[in-house]
Amino acid sequence: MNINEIKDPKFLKKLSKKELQDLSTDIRKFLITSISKTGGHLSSNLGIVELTIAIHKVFNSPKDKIIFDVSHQSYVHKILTGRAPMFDTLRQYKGLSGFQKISESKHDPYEAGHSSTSLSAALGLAIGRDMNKEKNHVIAIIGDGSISNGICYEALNHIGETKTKLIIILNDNNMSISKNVGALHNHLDKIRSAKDYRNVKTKTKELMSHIPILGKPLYKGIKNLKNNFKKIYLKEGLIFEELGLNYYGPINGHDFDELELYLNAAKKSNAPVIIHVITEKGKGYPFAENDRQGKWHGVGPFDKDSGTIINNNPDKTSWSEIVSDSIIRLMNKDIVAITPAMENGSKLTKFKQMFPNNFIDVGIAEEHALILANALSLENKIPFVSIYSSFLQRGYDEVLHDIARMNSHVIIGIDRCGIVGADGETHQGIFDLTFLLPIPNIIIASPKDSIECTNLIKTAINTKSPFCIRYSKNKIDYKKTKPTEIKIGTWEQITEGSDGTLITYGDFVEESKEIIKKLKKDKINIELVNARFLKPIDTEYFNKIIKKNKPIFVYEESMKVGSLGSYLKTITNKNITIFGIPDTFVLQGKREELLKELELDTNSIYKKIKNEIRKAK
Ligand SMILES: Cc1ncc(C[n+]2csc(CCOP(=O)(O)OP(=O)(O)O)c2C)c(N)n1
Repeated sequence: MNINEIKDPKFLKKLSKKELQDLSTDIRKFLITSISKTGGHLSSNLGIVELTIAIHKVFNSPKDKIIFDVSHQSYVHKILTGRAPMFDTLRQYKGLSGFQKISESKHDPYEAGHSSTSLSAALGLAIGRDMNKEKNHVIAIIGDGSISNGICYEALNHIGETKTKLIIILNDNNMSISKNVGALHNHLDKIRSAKDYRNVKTKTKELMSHIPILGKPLYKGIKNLKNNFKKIYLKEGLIFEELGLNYYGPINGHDFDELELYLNAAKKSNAPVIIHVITEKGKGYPFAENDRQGKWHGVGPFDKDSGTIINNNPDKTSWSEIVSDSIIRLMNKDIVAITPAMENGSKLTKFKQMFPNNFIDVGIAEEHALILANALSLENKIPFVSIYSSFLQRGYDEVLHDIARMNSHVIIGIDRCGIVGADGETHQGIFDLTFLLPIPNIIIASPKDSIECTNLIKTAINTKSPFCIRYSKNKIDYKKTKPTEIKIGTWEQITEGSDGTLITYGDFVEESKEIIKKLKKDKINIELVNARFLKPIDTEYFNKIIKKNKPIFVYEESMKVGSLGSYLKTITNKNITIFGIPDTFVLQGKREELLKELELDTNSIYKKIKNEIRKAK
């Protein structure tokens, strides 16, 4: 069928099983072709095709509210709700979002991007529904990776007590981005691989042939089947039942008969239900099916026939790679690398292979990762927590209350700082400086290049304080020299200049050289400063800059409020011009496009500095 012609999911109600299967094949082809051009979350969406179709067949969106956790796997939902024609703009500037968006469709009742919010959101929508005396269903679809996060236990704890009617669909593909971890995962694994799962499937088929498709007998039949499964095959209790939910499953998430049967039964239940659905991540695209690293979870454009991911910048290296390689170069027996489920994105696989006993993947558990690191440091270990800037938002209190307050020797590698591009507003790394700068004891550094990065990591290893090293998603040249420590709180002059000073850090140091060159052609000489330490700052150097009595500019890929510039303003009454991100959420797009929109591209900064200097002269 022509996927682009789908307007809304109503058409699914009339489709036969064969037609549903054909539709799944067509949607998979569409996803592979489309994502190969734009990039996007491929594997998770390929795995959830039948499940999403079945949900839309059984329920009535938008009256029934369907929430996808993280919502990186909501592409099939987007297709079924009439958004296929926009897929060539997926994750691009002003294009279709890669996540659910309330403004995009009446079929998107909630928004996310960060994981594990769907159960709390579903309960909120369900309690609100009951207060409004409405009758709609609320369905949350959550992956086995995301359900391991602490927020979900807060929500389950509450759901189990209120017994509010809602449906949780646990999409268990045995994978987070890479292989899932943890005791809950092991519990699900046991259920999934119970040798009798096949037996349950046969029984499901049997059940279907004996009972009418709707009504009480169906619900009863399922309950019996579930109880039998539990009694006979599992020695311990099912965790969700112990928490007060009705558990159905495990069921085959690629089989329409099973899916419809259990979804219809859940519809009949007046209590909270969790349906455990087994799916295969990457299904239908062999390269993604066989991926255990998470390479095909979120992917850039690729050649769909050969499975070759296009690398536009083969000579450059990602900051994540440089950081993890530097840790390997500087490795000692006490260093412990910790990741909250981002082994692949943080480029820690090589470290894990080389030092398996010094590597910990805690799953999607940012808060836990940070407290764990803090306690490890109390045992004289040197934890290195690699965490994306936007996910560090989850760990704020742990950085403040635990790590900084106890002044512990924890190194936090803050990855994906600045504009991250296609993931958009939930993932922009533009807030960390604002929330970290006021915290006492903490050292915050942003290297300008790979050599400075390795040197800062060496400094961090040898400094018994909380030490944050910030770096972006960009790729740069990887140069190696013998690592040497950098004196804490020192800045570096990059160019001399008597007409004014431009203070910047991170990738903007290199990019600002172009601004300085252009200004020079206009006979404006600006001193360029690499403020590699954002805290503590180089007070001596900054005082010299103040004494020059010339315009001072601070150029940052960070929120203006709480930026380095605003911090500097608190210690001088001199006029400082801050070029930073205004009070707005930055949407999706390429970094260059977004910097231009924010007037933070080098050309805009060049023009602004030129104007200011001319005014000052
Ligand atoms: C708070 C937070 N941490 C990390 C991530 C990065 N992330 C996005 S999807 C994902 C894995 C989700 O796994 P699962 O829930 O099993 O879904 P699947 O993709 O396997 O369907 C992770 C770690 C995130 N979005 N939010």
